[in-house]
Amino acid sequence: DRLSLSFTKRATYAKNNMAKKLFNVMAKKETNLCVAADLTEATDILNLAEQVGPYICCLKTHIDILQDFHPNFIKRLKEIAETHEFILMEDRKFADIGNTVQLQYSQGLYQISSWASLITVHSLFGRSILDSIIESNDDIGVFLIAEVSSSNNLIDEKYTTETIKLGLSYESSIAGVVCQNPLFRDFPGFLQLTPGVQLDSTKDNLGQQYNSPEKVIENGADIAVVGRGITKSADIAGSAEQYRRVLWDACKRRISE
Ligand code: 5FU
Repeated sequence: DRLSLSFTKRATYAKNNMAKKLFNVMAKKETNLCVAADLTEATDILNLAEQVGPYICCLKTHIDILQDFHPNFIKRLKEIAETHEFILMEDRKFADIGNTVQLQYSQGLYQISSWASLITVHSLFGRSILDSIIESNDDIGVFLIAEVSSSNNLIDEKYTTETIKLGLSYESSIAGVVCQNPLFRDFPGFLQLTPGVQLDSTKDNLGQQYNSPEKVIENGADIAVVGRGITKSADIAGSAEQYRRVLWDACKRRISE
């Protein structure tokens, strides 16, 4: 069962290079925390990254919400990621035919393939979406979306099961799965990324549903995504440190080897 294994051990099971890297960063920095940098100004994201940097394994962006995107922003973000040893994930949730996804992934204003080490992809379009991404860049870690945190979403059990199967047939490119439950306990090389995490709230007013850090770790999360729980806090660094500690303490309790 992956839940009882240390991240150092799980790194040795990972077939994807970015997953290996992520496991090792998590073990070294003792953190399961990914911050969702959902801010619309470049300087705000850079400030956030500097403040939360010491406490996170991963920074997750929605690059298309920036009002003032410039390639220099990416350059600076990569420097901060290097200094604090965290990994950049673009939560683009690709979902289209292979040709369009290739263009969205590597062309346009954001040139995602040139800087994001990790990306999220919907399994909806099947194998061709993964083939198209790998053809553009084979040094990528993909997180496949098997479940979402939004209330009344349309994903059913079959979709979730088939998503895991799809992931297992692309082991060298898949870093893990975005989900809410421990769906792949037998595959220690994959990471479970779980969004919808907050200490002070159970939902927002647009369908988001939150669980506590302890609860998501209990539900199999290896990495918990926290956005507004940290970004809206008066003390960003203090809050990131608190989430890191609560998550890591909960995680230590489930690891036995
Ligand atoms: F795949 C998913 C999902 O199921 N739920 C999510 O909330 C992704 N997310 C992302 O996590 C979402 O797009 C936000 O970037 C982040 C959660 O932010 P919050 O402020 O903690 O609600």
